[in-house]
Amino acid sequence: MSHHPGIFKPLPAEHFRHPDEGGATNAETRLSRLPGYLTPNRWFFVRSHFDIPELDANDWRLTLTGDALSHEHVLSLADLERLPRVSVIRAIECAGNARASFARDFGTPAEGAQWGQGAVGVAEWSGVRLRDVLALAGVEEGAFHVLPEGLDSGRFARPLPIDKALADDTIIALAMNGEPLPIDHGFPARLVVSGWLGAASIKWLGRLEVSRQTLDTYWNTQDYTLAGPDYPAVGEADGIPITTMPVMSLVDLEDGARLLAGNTILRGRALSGEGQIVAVDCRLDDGTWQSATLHTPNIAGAWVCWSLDCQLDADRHVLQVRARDDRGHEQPEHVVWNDHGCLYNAITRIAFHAEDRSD
Ligand SMILES: Nc1nc2c(c(=O)[nH]1)N[C@H]1C(S)=C(S)[C@@H](COP(=O)(O)O)O[C@H]1N2
Ligand SMILES: [Mo]
Repeated sequence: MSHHPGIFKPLPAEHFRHPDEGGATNAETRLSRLPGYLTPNRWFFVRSHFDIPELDANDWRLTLTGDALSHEHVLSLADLERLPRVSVIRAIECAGNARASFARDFGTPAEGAQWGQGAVGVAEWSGVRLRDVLALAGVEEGAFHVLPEGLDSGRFARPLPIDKALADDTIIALAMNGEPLPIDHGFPARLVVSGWLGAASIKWLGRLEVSRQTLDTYWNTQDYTLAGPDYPAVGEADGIPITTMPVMSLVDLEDGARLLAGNTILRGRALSGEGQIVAVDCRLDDGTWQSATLHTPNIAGAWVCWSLDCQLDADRHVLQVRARDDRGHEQPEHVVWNDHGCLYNAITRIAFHAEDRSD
């Protein structure tokens, strides 16, 4: 196995932004350039903490181990392919998505990559249930944590409670949108943990430990936590370990975009962790809040596309967007600061210009 320092796929500027100076392993999708519901593999955002491992599908093995399994077990890709096949359409969203908004709202950037809204995508993931894989090694009564670990050089790993690990839609994906998993997205096998922060969906999966004890790592105790003056430390963790993603709306417009004045359709997407979006409300400048139209499909754990017909004067405008989910959660007016800059989900505010054709 060798490790590659950067992203493999081409990253045309038309479709990607880089949230950090020289960050060779991070790239965010320009949502305004997405044509449909699913994010095509070639435009799906990439977030990797270490060099990307080049794995050979024939040599690849998945090791199941731990004190809550009846025996250790090692699987090849062919072993996985013998299990029942499942497909789910789900979002993967980085907990740091929209982190750059902390700098805008608080005047100080939160630590970490300064993502705009594009560290999120929706794909059809096909593979096998994690539950079916773990069953091959006999999960015992009293199992508490499952720790999936990546084969990248830093062995990226973050624990899941046993209930989430055994859920219907927690899968080991072998394919993405009908193609073999691209190397940047975890070839040959990655976890997809529906509704949880992207960091739970371990790429280049190589090992699963199942234990009666907690299996905490750096990635759920010192990062991907809600930490800071307004959050308590929890046990070993510097704050509250993040699990599900909150309700959030995205606009298919970049801040500062220039549009034509007149009748226009503004578009975007909205999502809410494991939940489903039931309403998206928009407000243009000082106008009243209006309901946007929600389009099908509207899949829980993925996103819904919305649109709003509006009449734009030639001027500078501010669009505000607020989504609500089926559990009654709504984007708040403001978020509380957290040091790692995670889970920004205040009402989305985008400034743009409308111009007459002759300008
Ligand atoms: N092995 C491994 N898995 C990983 C990561 C990583 O650095 N190494 N990054 C995680 C994070 S923080 C996110 S947001 C998602 C991003 O998935 P993508 O690159 O396929 O979009 O992968 C997760 N899985
Ligand atoms: Mo992430």
